[in-house]
Amino acid sequence: MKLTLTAPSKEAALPLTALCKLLNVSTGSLIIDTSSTAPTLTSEIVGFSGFTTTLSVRGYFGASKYISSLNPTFDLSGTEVVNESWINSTAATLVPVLSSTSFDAYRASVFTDFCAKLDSFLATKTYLGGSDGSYADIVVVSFLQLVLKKGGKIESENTRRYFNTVGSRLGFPELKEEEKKKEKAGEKKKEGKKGDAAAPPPAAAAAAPLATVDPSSADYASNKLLSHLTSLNVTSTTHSHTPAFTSDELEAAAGSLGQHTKNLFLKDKKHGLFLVTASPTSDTNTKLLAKSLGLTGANMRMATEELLNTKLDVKKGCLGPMCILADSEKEIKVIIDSALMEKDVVYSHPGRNDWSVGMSPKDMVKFIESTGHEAQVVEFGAKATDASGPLDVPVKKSGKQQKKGGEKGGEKGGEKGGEKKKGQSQKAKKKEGAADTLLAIQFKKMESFPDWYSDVIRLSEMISYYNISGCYILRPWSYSIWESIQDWFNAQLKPLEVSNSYFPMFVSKSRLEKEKDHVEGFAPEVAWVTKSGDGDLAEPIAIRPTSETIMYPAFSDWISSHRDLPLKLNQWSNVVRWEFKNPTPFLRTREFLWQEGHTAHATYDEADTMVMQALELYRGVYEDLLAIPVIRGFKTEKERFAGGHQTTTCEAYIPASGRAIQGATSHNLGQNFGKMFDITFQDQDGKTAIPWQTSWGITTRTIGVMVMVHGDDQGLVLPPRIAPLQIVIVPIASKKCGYDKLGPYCEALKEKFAAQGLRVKYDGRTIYNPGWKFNHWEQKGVPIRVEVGPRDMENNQARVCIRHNGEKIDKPIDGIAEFAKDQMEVIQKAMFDKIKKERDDHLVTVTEWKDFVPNLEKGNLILTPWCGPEFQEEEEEVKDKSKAEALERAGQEAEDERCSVSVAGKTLCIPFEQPELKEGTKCFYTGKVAKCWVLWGKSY
Ligand code: 86X
Repeated sequence: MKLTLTAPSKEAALPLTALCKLLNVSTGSLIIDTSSTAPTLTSEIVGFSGFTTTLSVRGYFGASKYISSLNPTFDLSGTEVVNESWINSTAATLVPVLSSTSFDAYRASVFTDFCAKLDSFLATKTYLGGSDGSYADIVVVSFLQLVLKKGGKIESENTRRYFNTVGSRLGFPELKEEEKKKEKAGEKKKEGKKGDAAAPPPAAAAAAPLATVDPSSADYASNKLLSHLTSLNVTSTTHSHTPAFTSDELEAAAGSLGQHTKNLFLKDKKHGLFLVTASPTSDTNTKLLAKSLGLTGANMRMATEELLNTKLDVKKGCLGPMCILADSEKEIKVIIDSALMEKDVVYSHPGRNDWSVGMSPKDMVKFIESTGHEAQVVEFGAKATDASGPLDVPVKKSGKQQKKGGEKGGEKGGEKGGEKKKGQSQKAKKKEGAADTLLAIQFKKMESFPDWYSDVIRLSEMISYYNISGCYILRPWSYSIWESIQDWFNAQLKPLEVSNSYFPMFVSKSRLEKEKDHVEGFAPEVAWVTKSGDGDLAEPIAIRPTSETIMYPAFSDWISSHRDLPLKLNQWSNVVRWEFKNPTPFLRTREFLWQEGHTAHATYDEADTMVMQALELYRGVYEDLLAIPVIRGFKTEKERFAGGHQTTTCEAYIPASGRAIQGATSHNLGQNFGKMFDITFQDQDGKTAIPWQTSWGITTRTIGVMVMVHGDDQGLVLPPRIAPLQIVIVPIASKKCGYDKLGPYCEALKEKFAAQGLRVKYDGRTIYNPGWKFNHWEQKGVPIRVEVGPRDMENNQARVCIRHNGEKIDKPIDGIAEFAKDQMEVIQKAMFDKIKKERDDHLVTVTEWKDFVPNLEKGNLILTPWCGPEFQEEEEEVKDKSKAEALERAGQEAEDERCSVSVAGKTLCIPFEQPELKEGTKCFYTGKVAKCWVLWGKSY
């Protein structure tokens, strides 16, 4: 739901208003997204004093983003990834602190920890992001201000300086140094030793904060352990990170959080089952444990994976103390390491090893007791050496047992786990790698689609933001997809005898405005160059929004005889359209890349053939390259290109938003432009005639549609045909079998794939661990990952992991490349089929108005009988009425015009494939005799 808020007239000490001032924009209406499930802030922080509405952090974030987009001189683009993680981490840390009425010692310690983290980050930086501040700075400092008001104290030097720097721009009162220094001098000494336990280790403090899981998200809510925790009313924070199977991986993924746990599920024939939660640095020797517990004749062993699954309802690698909730029989005894009890916050997995939940050890015990178990606290003592074994497979086994376990598990996890100790140097390296670990996608596609999209395109390294609104950097990962489309398209143009050429990007005013219909309505979007250096140009020059007016004067020069026809040109270029609606990378940008084809023919039929050939190419780009089904058809009079005669289109559907999107168009221009630009030719009879023209274009929007259609919660999913990389080989090194041994094996494997013409890379980097690489290449959507571990090498095999469906297949090296080659087509087809089915499941037929809006709301594409393509006013009425009805049903007053998408139903096309229209069928809206079926939908 979107809420339109009007900024108050009072401008004193209101951060957002101050921000408006700072940005030199008027405090008009701002859009705050209240649909967000992110932690909430009260209106107090945002400064809309007249409102009692609770605003989301993201809403606040969105508003500041929006304002900054109006004034690019205030550079709030900066390093987005860092920014957003700071915002989320801040919200997750401080919202629980703020939501309680008391500001007790625990909350003070959380705040101190947070400030320490900030402090070390700010040791070398003035802002969290950007050279002049960032969204994160606004939000974080606003939070600090709120905590200060509650009684919190900023004792860290850098944080205080930072608070004053940013705060002064937001209208916050200055935080005085003297007081703080005095307090510090006095208190620090006293608290020195005691305080150390609470403060995170310096290394952890320096690391970037981890993403937090929103407690109101569906994922969180569906987690049984966390919802039980919520019901207990304890303060906790859940962070997401790369999945961790071993202590090393955990250290790399979540080490920055602070005190984590290792968890063992043990079985003793005589004494039964034990769930042990200990500090990773404690010695969990089972003999000593049995002794401490006073068990006689004990022989504790690691419980089997099956027991883990059935008794604790948890997968290997995901165990945590909260899993005890599953033991309704109360047959498992719970043991807690006394070392944990001294900590302020202890982290453990809530049944999944890509999440860690932090709470006080007391609350951990409270949780255990609430399940009807007693938590027995036992002293373990520190471990002699640094073992980095698997997380819930902690018991050292004899050679025999180890093999057994390995066979039983039959999994890569077991293998990794089997490798106990890692050398210091390797550990250090991993940490180094972890420091620049890519963040996980923080949003779920189906919960928070726009945020998900933004995360995916940036974390996959497709897009970087730029400091001019509506303009984005296409990084190699996306540009190379564009190149694939270009290569394919150029090859198709050859047999059609369309030649590439290039025309200037500038157009004079007189030429641009020559064809009135063409420019009408578009004029506000035209960008002009008015100056060179300091001086004004004699005549402003436009930057091409499209090239009809640039190319056709040349057509007029070149065409004089029927022998000059057909003239078929194509151009790959950038164009500029200065949009004012919300920009969306790839979908709606102020500058974009495209191909524009422009042809002139002696006959109407020839032109018509060309239009259909172009449309067929567009179908090919979407369906054959991008694995996205499209519906081809004619645009109605209302929707067609006004400068031409008829427009045909390819329409795609994006299931996640329930919206259609125009994929590409081709126009039969008739003789309109010929007349305006004086293009004539002598026909075979010597008579002067005007040629029949076409124009057609497809843009980098294709890439955005592809991301939206195929991406998933892990990131991008690329169809093999356009994937810049089709296969990535990831070695899983161990102590005995390192990169030196795996390297040559993987290189040879790479050659096999390359020989099949596959685009393959061997990721032999030693600074990143396998988990990091899995995440990285998954986010980038590489269709196949090939894992090679020591056992694979032994068995002359490799593990093939398919990105789009998560399947894992062990394959002998012999024939693996042929298999992969085949898989590329299998995957391509499966991806297309999946989306086709989803699209078709959302295709409905409606014959009465009453069913129209309800189906729009369901995100359906709606086929209706229609009075005819020429009924423009009626079409407009349907649009307006459906919007009004949809808004009313949603209980909203108006929709923001700047918003890029509307709830209105629009005609998409009159599909070429028309179902039978029985005689006497009435138009679903006007009741007139229907002439055709029209496709409607919400659209981008
Ligand atoms: C319409 C028509 C056509 C060649 C295509 O759709 C494919 C490739 N061109 C493009 N169109 C405009 O004519 C236009 C004109 C101006 Cl002045 C403008 F600022 C924006 C425009 N947008 C679209």
